[in-house]
Amino acid sequence: FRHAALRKAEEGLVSMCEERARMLQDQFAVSVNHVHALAILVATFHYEKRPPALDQNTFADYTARTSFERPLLSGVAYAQRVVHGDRESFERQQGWIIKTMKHEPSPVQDEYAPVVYSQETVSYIEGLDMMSGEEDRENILRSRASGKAVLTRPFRLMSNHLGVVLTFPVYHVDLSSDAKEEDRVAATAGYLGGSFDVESLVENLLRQLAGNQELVVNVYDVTNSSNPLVMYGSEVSLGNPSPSHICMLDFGDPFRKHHMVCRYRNKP
Ligand code: WA2
Repeated sequence: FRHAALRKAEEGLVSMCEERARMLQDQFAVSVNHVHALAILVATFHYEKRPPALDQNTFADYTARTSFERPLLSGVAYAQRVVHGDRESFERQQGWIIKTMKHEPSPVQDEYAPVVYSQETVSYIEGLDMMSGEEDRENILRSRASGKAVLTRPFRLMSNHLGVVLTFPVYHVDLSSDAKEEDRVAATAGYLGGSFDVESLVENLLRQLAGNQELVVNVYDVTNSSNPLVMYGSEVSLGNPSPSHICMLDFGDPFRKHHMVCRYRNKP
């Protein structure tokens, strides 16, 4: 009897964990796809039309009305690449000065990535140089060099929730898929990105599933396998841990590795 009950509990753990991992990965993937489409929207209407056929009001309206397409993102924004030589004319034209993510006037830098369009849910990043934050800066540099979507490691977003940032590069010209890194950097117009508010939005997602009460779910960034970083959930105490099941997760950035760990709240 005991063996049969244990095996049943184990099977339940495996299937509930796989269900959650699949759901999270799918909702992540559709959100990434929609941000990709927004990057193309900016390229099409801001850069391929003279004068640009996009402004903050249009961007805010469109992103609010399509937010259902990005279930795990708390907001999206477009940061424009501004090299130092263009800073003065950029600020004069915008009517505001570039600030750091600590809300101070930006010191002199080689280049900046001030947010010019934002979804209203993240309007607090408007005008901020996203290169002034370590995680955002690394994302910006990695995305424009590769031409692909990239993710940060988990960190405290400006909302104060634990999450990750997704970044797509936007280029002035159509680049071939095998374009050289230096050509990509030279052609960079800006960065379309969004914040995955993992802490609150994944909580919402999991709460809707049967078995939520009995299960403890953690998601880790295991890019550096000897230093796993918590992306979702609280660190479980190591004293006599109950059996766990691990599911691999693919969030679409080959540079990063993630997995989900599930266990029963009370030992079965
Ligand atoms: N967006 C929202 N909250 C944040 C954040 C962010 N980055 N960084 C820290 N808290 C416009 O990659 C370009 C969005 C950055 C994109």
